Amino acid sequence: MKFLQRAVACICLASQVVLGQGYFLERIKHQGLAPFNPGGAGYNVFINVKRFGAKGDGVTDDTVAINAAIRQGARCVAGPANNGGCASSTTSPAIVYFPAGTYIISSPIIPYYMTNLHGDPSNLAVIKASPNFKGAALVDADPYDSEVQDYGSTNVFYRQVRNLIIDTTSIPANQGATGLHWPTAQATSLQNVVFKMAEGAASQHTGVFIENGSGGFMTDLVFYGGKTGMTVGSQQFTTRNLTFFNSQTAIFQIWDWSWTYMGLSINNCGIGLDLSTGGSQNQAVGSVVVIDSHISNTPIAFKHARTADSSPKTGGSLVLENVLLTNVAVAVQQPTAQLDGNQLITSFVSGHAYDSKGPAILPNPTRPYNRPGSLLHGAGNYYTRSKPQYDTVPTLQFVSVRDAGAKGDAVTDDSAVLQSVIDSATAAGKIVFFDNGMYKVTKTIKIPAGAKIVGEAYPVILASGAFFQNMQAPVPVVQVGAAGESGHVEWSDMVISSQGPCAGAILIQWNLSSPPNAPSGMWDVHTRIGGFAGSQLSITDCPVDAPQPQQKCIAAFQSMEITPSASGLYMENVWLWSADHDIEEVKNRQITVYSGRGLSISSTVGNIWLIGTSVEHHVFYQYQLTNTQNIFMGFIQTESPYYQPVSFAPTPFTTIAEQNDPDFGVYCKDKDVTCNEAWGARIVNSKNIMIYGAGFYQFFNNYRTKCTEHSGNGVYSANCQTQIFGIDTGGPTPTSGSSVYVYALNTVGVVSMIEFQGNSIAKQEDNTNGYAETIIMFST
Ligand SMILES: *[C@@H]1O[C@H](CO)[C@@H](O)[C@H](O)[C@H]1NC(C)=O
Ligand SMILES: *[C@@H]1O[C@H](CO)[C@@H](O)[C@H](O)[C@H]1NC(C)=O
Ligand SMILES: CC(=O)N[C@H]1CO[C@H](CO)[C@@H](O)[C@@H]1O
Repeated sequence: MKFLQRAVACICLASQVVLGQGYFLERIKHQGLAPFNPGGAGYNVFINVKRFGAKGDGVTDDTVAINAAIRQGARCVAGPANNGGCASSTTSPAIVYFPAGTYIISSPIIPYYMTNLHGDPSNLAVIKASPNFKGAALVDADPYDSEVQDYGSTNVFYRQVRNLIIDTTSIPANQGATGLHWPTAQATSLQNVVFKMAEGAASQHTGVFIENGSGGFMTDLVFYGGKTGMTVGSQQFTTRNLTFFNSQTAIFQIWDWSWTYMGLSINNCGIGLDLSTGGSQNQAVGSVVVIDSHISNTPIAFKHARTADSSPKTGGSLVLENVLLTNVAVAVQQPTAQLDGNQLITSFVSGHAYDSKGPAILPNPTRPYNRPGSLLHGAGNYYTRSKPQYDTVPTLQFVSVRDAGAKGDAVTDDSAVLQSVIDSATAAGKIVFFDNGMYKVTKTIKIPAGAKIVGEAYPVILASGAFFQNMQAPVPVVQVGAAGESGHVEWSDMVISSQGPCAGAILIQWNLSSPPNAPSGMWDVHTRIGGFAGSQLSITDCPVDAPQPQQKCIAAFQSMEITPSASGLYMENVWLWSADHDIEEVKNRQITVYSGRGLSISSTVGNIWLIGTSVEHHVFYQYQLTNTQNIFMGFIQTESPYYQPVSFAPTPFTTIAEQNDPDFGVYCKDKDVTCNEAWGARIVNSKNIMIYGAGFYQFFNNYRTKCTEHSGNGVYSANCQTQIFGIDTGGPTPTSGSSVYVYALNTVGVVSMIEFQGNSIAKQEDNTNGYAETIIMFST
C-alpha cells in the first residue's frame, strides 16, 4: 500500500498504464481458457476491440473491426442452421471489451452466442450510429434470417451487456431506430447501460427491443428520449433501477406472462408504462408488478386495458406498491375509470385475489404488504445492490487462479490450488480472479468469510469423482462459510457444475452469516447440471430414450442449500439449472439428467433477497423454504422436469427426512399420477415470505407437451401436474403457521394453483390468462 501511494505521488502526470491503474478487467493479464473450443488452444476469451483495429475516435467507422473482433476464433456463429449457423454452445465464451471512446457504426454489432459486451464502468464507451446506419439495431443480439431468429430466444443463455452508452441520436428522428435487440432467456443480464435517442414528438427511436424469450434480468439502465425507452415482451423478467427521461412512452409492454419492475424512475414522459396492448377484449399483457418507484411530470403513469368484463379474465393483472407520483395527471388510466395522479400509491391491485380459504374479494382500498424491516433500506424500499465491478480497485489487488497454478482444463484436479489461492488472497485482502476455464475439483472448495471472487466471462467449477457419489450422505462442492462463521462474501460471474455422476454433490452450500445491513452477495453465479461440453452428461451419455434411470446420469444431489446457520444473503440473477437439453447439440435435443433438489432455504434468521432467480428441472422441488423467515423473492421462475411423472418423483432419489424432503409417497397416495412431480415452491413453517412475482411451469409429461394444449380463453384444463405451489403441505407430517405474501402468481399446466395445508384453494380454470393462469394477490 505504501509503495503504491508513493508511486502515485511521484509519477502522477505520467501514463496511468505504468501504474496499472484503470479498470482491472482491461489491465489484468488475459489467460482465460475455453478447453472445449473447437479451434483448440489459442482461443482468446477476452478480446479488446482496439486489438482488431477499432479506433473509438468518434470519426472512423468501426463496424467491421468490432464484428471481426467478435468473430475471432471458433465462435457460435449467428446464421441459419442450414448455412453453418450455430444454435447454442458453451465452448466459445467471450468478453468483447470496449475501452473508453466513441465507436461509430453503420450496421449492427452482432454478439454471437455467449458473448459479453463490456465497457469500463467509470468511463463508458459510446457505440454511436452514423447518420446512414442501416439495420435492425445497433447491437442485434439475435438477428433474423427469413423471419426466424438465429438463436431460439428461449435458449439464449449466458450473455451480458455492461457499461456502454448506445446512441442512436444521429439517425433522423422520424426514422425507426433501435439501440439493443435483446430476446433472451435465463442467465442473461444488462447492467449500467445508457440509451441516447432522438427526443421529441417525432422520435421513432427505441432503446431496448425484446419481442420474446424467457428472461432474464436487467438493472441500472438510463434512457433519454425515444418513442419508447423500452418495447418489451417475454414470458417473465425482473428489472431494477430503470430511469427514463423525455420518452413519449417510457415502457411499452408488448406482452408477458409476468414482469417485475423494481425502482422505476420515469421523468418528463408522455406515458410511463403502457400495458394496454390488445385492448380490453384481447389483452396481451398477463401481469405486471411495480414497486418502489417514482414517476414525475408525466401525464399518464400507467395505461391499463383491464375492466370488470375484459378478456382474458385475469389479463392485465397489476400491482403497484410504494409508487410515488408527482405532477402526474392520471395514475392508472383504464377504459372506464381512472385514478388521480399526485399521490403516493401505497397499494393498487387489479386482478383475482385469494386468501387461505380460497377466492377473496379484493379489499377496497387495498393495503400494502407489511414489509419486514430487516429487508429494507432506510427509505422503506427493499434493499438492493448491483453487482460490484471493482472499478476503483487497482489491478495489483487481484490474484489470478491461473497465475496461482490452476489449470482450468477440465482434466487436471485443481482442488488444492484453488483452495490455497482463495485462502491466501482472502487473507491478504485481495480479490480472487477466476480466469475463464473449467476447474475440476475432487473435494469441497471452501470460501471463507472476507472472500471476494469474480469470474472472467463464465468460469466453471466442475465437481468430479468418488467424493461426490453418496446420495445418502451429500457433501458440498463449494461451501461458503463454516457453521457459526460470520462475515461477508462477494461472488460474481461463475458457473458451478458436475462432471459425470455426482449423486452426492451439493453444488453450493451457504453457511455464512452476514448482518442484514451488510449482506453477502451472489451476482450472475449459476449452477449448470449436464448438457454441455465437458460435463460427460451430454446427449450421447444421457439420451431420453435410454432405459431410465441411468445411474451415470444422476448428476447432483442438490443445486444450492442455504443452511440454518446462514443469514444475510443477496442473490441477483442466479439460475440453478439441471439441463433439459444439450446446449452443444445442433437441434438442442432433450436429455435426461437427474438432480435431486433445487434451492433450499432453512436459515433460521433469514434476511435473504432473491432478485431475478430461477430454478429448473430438479426432482423434488425447485424452491423449498423450511423453518425460515424474512425472505424477498421476485421474480421467481421454475419448470418441473420434463420426464416426470413417467418416473415418479423422487425417482431416482430417496426421501431423506433430515433434508426436509417432501414425501410424495404419503402426499400423492390416491391422487392423480401427475401429483408425483416436483414442487415449484414449497414453504413450510416459515414467516414473512414476500413473493413479488412468480411463474411455476410444467409444459411436459414424459417429454410431450400434449398436456398443455388448450383452447385458449374460456374452457381450460391442462393437467401436466396436479399441484406445484404448496404452503405447509407435502411433507410426512402436517404443519401450519407459515405467513406468505404473494403478488402475481402465475402457473402453466397446473390444475391446482395453490395447495394450503393439504387443500387446493385455487383452481386453474378460475384464473385463466393468455397462456398462463394468474392470481394477482394471495396471502395466508
Ligand atoms: C420469437 O419471435 C420470432 C418472430 O416472430 C419467431 O420466429 C420465434 O419463433 C419466436 N420465438 C419464440 C421462442 O417464441
Ligand atoms: C441506478 O443506476 C444508475 C445508472 O447506473 C446509477 O447511477 C444509480 O446509482 C442507480 N441507483 C440505484 C438506486 O441503484
Ligand atoms: C463447515 C460446516 O460447518 N458446514 C455446515 C453448514 O451447514 C450444514 C447444515 O446446517 C451443516 O451440516 C454443515 O456442517
